[in-house]
Amino acid sequence: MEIKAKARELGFSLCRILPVERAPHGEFFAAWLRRGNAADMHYLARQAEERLEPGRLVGDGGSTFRSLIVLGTDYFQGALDPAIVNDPSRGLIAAFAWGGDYHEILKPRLYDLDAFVRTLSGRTTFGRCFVDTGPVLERDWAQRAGLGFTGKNCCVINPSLGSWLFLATMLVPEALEADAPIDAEADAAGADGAWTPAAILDGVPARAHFGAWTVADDAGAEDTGTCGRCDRCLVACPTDAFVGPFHLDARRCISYWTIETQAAIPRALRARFGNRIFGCDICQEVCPWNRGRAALADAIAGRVAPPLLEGFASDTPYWLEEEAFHARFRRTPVTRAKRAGMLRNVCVALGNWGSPDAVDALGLALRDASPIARGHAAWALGRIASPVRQGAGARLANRDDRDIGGGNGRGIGDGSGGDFGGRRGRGGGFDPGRIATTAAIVLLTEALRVETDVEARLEMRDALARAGTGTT
Ligand code: B12
Ligand code: SF4
Ligand code: SF4
Repeated sequence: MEIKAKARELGFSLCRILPVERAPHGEFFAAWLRRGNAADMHYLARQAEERLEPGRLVGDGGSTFRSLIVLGTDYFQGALDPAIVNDPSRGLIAAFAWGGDYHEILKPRLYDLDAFVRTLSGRTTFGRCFVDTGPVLERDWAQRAGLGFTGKNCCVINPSLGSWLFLATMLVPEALEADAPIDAEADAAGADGAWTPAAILDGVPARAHFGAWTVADDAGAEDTGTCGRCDRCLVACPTDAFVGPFHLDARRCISYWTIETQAAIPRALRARFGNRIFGCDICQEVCPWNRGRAALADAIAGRVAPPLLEGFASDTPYWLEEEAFHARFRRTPVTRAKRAGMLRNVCVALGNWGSPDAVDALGLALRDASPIARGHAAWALGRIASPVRQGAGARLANRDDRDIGGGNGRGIGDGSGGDFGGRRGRGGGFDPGRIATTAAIVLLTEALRVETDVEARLEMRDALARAGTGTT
C-alpha cells in the first residue's frame, strides 16, 4: 500500500492502519489513573474521554476522523558495554535519549506523511499527528494494530525489532483500507483464561503463562511473540515498580522520578536507583526479545554515560549552570528533567557511588539555588559520611577534625583539590576516605547552619543523624 511505502521512505520502521474506534484497554487506563498510579502526571487525566475514544478528537474545520495510522520507529543504537553500565562513577541515560529529541525528529515526518495522504485523497484539511504529545493510548493502539505484542514490562515488543521503539499515531478523515486488528479479548484471556483487566490491575502471578500473540510485519508475514512464563523484567526492576505483569505503578518507577517530576525522590527508593540519572532501561535490557543486537560504538559512550563528576568541573559545569546545561543537552530529551532535576538525580547517583571523590562536587551542589538539589546533595553526603559505608564503624566518633582543610568555594577540576585538600592526620597515616567522610560531615553541619529552606534543612539534619549513627 502506498501509505506504508511512504512511511518507510520517511524513516518509520512499522506502519499499520486501523479504523477509528474505542481503545481496547481504555477502561484499564481509567482504573490505573483512579488508583493514583500516574503519580503527578496530571496531564494524563486531561481529555480523558478523547483518550479512550480518539473519534471524539476533531480535525480542523470540524472534520471527523475515520482512520488511525499507527507507526513505530526503531531507535536502537547498540548495547552499552556492561563495564560502563556497572561503573558507579558514570551516570546512565536511557537509550531513547541518546540522540536528538524524538518529538522534534518524528513530528515533521508525520506531517510529511499527512501531506502524502492529502495528495492521494485531495483533502484540504490537516490530519492530527501525535508522538507522545496528545491524548492517545499509543501502546494500546500499537498492540491492537499488530506492531507488536504487549510485554509483561508494559512495552510494545515487535518480534523482530524488540521493544526499542518510539510509537506515533496519526488521525485522518479518509476511510483507509485497514489492517486486520489483533483480537485483544482473545489475547487477554491468555492460556490460563483468567487475565481480565481487573485481574491485571490486582496483579496476576508473574510466572503465569500468557499464550501467544500473532504479529504481522509490513509485508503481511506473521510472526508469533509471547512472554510465556518469563518474568525477568518484573524481577529485575530495582524499585519493584510492577504490581504484576502489564501493570506498572509510576510512583515507584525510576523513569518517572528522574524525568517526569521536579519533586523530591522518596528516600526509600533512592538507593535503588544505582547510577541511572535519566530514565531507566532495566526492564528492557533483560528482555530476551531485545537480545542479539549489535554493541554500541565506544565513541558515544561518553555522551550517553557521562562521568558523574564531569558536569561539576569548572570548564564543564553543566550540572551547576543553566547555560552550560543547555549547551550540553540542547535539543535532547534530557532537557525535560531541567537542570535542577538532573542535579537532583546526579546527587542520588553520587550518593549511591559512595566515593569520597564525590564530596567536593556534592559540596558545590549543596550551594545550588534549588532546595531540592541541596536536599539530595545532603542525602548523598550523609551516605558517604556513613561509617557503615566507609567501614569505619564507631571510629568516626573519634575523628580528627584537623584532617580538614578550609573551604574556599572553588570548583573541582581547577587544580585546587577542591574545598577539602586535607592534611595528614596526626600519627594515624593518610586515609583519604576518612578525610572525605569528616569533610562531608563538616559540610553538612555548615550547610545546616545557613540553610533556610525547610525541606533541604530537614534532609541535612537527617543526613547528619545518619552519618552519626552509621545508617544509610
Ligand atoms: C505516562 C508514560 C510513562 C510513565 C508510565 C509508564 C506506564 N507503564 O504506564 C513513565 C514515566 C513511568 C514511563 C516510562 C517509560 N516510558 Co513512557 N510513556 C508514557 C505515556 C505518555 C503514556 C502511557 C500511559 O498512558 N500509561 C498508562 C498505562 C496504563 O498505559 P500503557 O502503558 O500505555 O499501557 C496500555 C496497554 O499496555 C494496554 N494494556 C494494559 N493491560 C494490558 C493487558 C493486555 C493483555 C494487553 C494486550 C494490553 C494491556 O492498556 C494500557 C492502557 O491502554 C506514553 C505515550 C502515550 N501517549 O501513550 C509513553 C510511552 C508509553 N513511553 C515510552 C517509553 C519508551 C518509556 C520508557 C522506556 C522510557 C525510559 N527508558 O525511561 C519507560 C518504560 C517504563 C515501562 N516499563 O513502562 C514509549 C513506549 C514504547 C514501547 N515500545 O512500548 C511511549 C509509547 C512513548 C512513545 N511515543 O514512544 N512512561
Ligand atoms: S523503567 Fe526501571 S524502574 Fe521503571 S519499571 Fe522498568 S526497571 Fe522498573
Ligand atoms: S523480560 Fe520476559 S516477561 Fe518481560 S517483557 Fe520480556 S519476555 Fe516478557
